Amino acid sequence: MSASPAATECLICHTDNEEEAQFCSVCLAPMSLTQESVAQGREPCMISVIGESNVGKTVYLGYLLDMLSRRAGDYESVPKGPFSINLQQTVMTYLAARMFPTKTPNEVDQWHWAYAQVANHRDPNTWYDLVMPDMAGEAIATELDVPESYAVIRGLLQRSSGIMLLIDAAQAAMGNVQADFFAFKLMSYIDQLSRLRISDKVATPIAIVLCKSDCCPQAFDHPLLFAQTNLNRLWNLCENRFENVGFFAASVIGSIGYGTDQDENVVTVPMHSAPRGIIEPFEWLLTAL
Ligand SMILES: Nc1nc2c(ncn2[C@@H]2O[C@H](COP(=O)(O)OP(=O)(O)OP(=O)(O)O)[C@@H](O)[C@H]2O)c(=O)[nH]1
Ligand SMILES: [Mg+2]
Ligand SMILES: [Zn+2]
Repeated sequence: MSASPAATECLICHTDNEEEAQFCSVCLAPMSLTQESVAQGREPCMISVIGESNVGKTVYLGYLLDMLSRRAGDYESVPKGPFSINLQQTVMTYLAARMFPTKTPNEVDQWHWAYAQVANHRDPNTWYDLVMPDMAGEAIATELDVPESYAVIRGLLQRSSGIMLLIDAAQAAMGNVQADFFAFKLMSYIDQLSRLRISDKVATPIAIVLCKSDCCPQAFDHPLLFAQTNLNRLWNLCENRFENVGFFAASVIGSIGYGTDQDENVVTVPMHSAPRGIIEPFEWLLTAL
C-alpha cells in the first residue's frame, strides 16, 4: 500500500490544496477525506457506486452503510469522521418517515461521502478502509457525454479498487432499453479509462446490482439470466472486456404505495423496508479486491 498523502493533497485528484481548504480546488472532493487518511496513516480503498439518476444509488448506499454499522451478517463498520454518517442518517430518517430521499444534487460539494473501516467477524484481523461517495446520476451522465466535465468522477473511477454499477431492474424488465444503454455506456467509459490493449481485459471487480428487484422477482431467481435477457448489450460488453463481473439482485423496499405531496403531485411512498440482497454484492466485492 502506498504512503499516506501529504496533509493538503487531494485523495482523488492528487492536487495540492491550501491547508485550510474544505474542498479540493480542482475536483471539489472534501479535504476531510485527506485529513482522515493522514490520521489513519494509510490511503483507503475507493469503492464507486455508479448508475443513472433514479436507479436507487442513494437509498442502496445509505441502507448498506446503516446495515454495516448495525453489524449486518458477518460485517461491522466504524465510521471515520462524523461526516461519514450523514448519508445513512439522511436515508434512514426519510425511510422512517415513509418518504424517499430527495435527488442527489449535481453540485459535488453537496455530495455525502462515507469513510469507514469495515471488517468481517470471521477474519477480525483484516480491516478495509473504504471511501464511498454518493454521486448524482445526472453528473455521471454529463461526464459520459462530455468527458472531464466532472474531474471527481473521472478521478474516482480511475482510482477505484471496486465498482458497484446499479441498474433499475424494474425498468429493464418492462423492456425499456434506457437502463441497458446507460449501463453499456458506463462500462465502455470504464473500459476506456483503463486504456488497455484490446487483448487485455479490465481486472477491476465490478458488481452489477439489479436494484428495485422487488418489482421483478425473476431478477432474484437468476440475476445473470435476467441480465442476459434484459441487458444484453451490457452483458456482451462484460463478457468481452471485463475479467471480474458479478451479477446481483437487490431491493430495499418491501412494498410501495402512492400518495400526494403538498403540491398535490403523486409521489411514491415506501410502506416498509424489507432489505434483500443488500450485503451480497458488497461482500463479493470485498473478497474480490
Ligand atoms: N421499488 C423500489 N423502488 C425503489 C427502491 N429504492 C429506491 N426506489 C425508488 O427509486 C427512486 C430513486 O432512488 P434514489 O436512491 O434517490 O436514486 P439515485 O440513484 O440516488 O438518483 P440520483 O440521486 O438522481 O442519482 C426512489 O425515489 C424510489 O422511488 C427499492 O428498493 N424498491
Ligand atoms: Mg442519489
Ligand atoms: Zn481533487
